[in-house]
Amino acid sequence: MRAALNRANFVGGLFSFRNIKSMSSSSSQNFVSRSVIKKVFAKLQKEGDGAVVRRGISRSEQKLLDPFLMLDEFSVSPPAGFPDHPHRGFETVTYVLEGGITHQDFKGHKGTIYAGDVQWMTAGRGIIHSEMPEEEINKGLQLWINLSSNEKMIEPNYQELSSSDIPKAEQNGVQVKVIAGESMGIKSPVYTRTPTMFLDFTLDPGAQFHQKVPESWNAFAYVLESGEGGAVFGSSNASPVSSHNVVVFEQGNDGVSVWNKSSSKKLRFVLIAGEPLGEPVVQYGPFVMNTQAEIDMTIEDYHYGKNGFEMAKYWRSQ
Ligand code: FJE
Ligand code: FE
Repeated sequence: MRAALNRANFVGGLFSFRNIKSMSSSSSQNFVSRSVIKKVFAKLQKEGDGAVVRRGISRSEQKLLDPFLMLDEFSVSPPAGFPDHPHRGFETVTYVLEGGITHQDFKGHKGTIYAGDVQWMTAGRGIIHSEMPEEEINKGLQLWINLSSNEKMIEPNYQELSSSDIPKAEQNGVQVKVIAGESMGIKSPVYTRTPTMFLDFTLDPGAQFHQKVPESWNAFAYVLESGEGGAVFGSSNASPVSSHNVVVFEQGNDGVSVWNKSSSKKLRFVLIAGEPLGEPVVQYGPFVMNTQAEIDMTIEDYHYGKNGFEMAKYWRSQ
């Protein structure tokens, strides 16, 4: 937390920067946008059983994007999928874009989420589950959000929202689905233990928008669809970003400005931001704790079926 605060103070301290940075306007108000500090192309990689994901955020971005641990854009067809595997110490957010994903866990929780639906799963002290595709083509995003040290061992919890539960708004050629947080004056019903904003934006050709983001939060965008040269972030003369790229924003300023410079195609991207935890992160695959000793304990708990993994020995998905 200390590093994050210092960084925010540092940016805030350079108050004269506000005057020379590019301004964007929205509803007759002026905003100063964060600039892009890093761009990451989400490369294809194998995960689960025969599944291929585009990993946009991985270990190399974890420091810059605390509290976020991973972002995968998945596209999976049966018989591939993500069979029985555990999680501890964080939350997974699954947002289906096409098709469906069926989830089963070791406590009997089961269900299928389809295009537009969200499953916000708090793994806490332990979940073992399978996540398998339902249709021929199944696409979406899975985001991993870290939990603070005092919430890593809480009871697992699910928040499931069908597409119709997700608040939507539109103004000046900009549509937003508010998966977490607030935009255009509307709020998501999701409770975020680690304060998080998760917005799905679609901009008509030529549209522009500014989204406010708290100064100390880390923020990034992931481009899902864009026309050639369409997706411009931070400053109206910045270089455009292609699909399947993560853009990481600096901290500070009022938020994030975006322009769809394409004259024919819509721009779709997600904007995700969160309050940094400022804690050490030790990750061993699907276990994320603060220290190596806690990881060793987790491997032992999983192996012997203790401290939340009691059903590990008996349960298999159907
Ligand atoms: C995982 C084994 C796994 N990206 N995107 C090991 F199966 C997984 C895993 C996933 C996943 C699931 C969905 Cl639905 C979408 C994903 C990885 O389940 F993360 C690890 N480490
Ligand atoms: Fe999982």
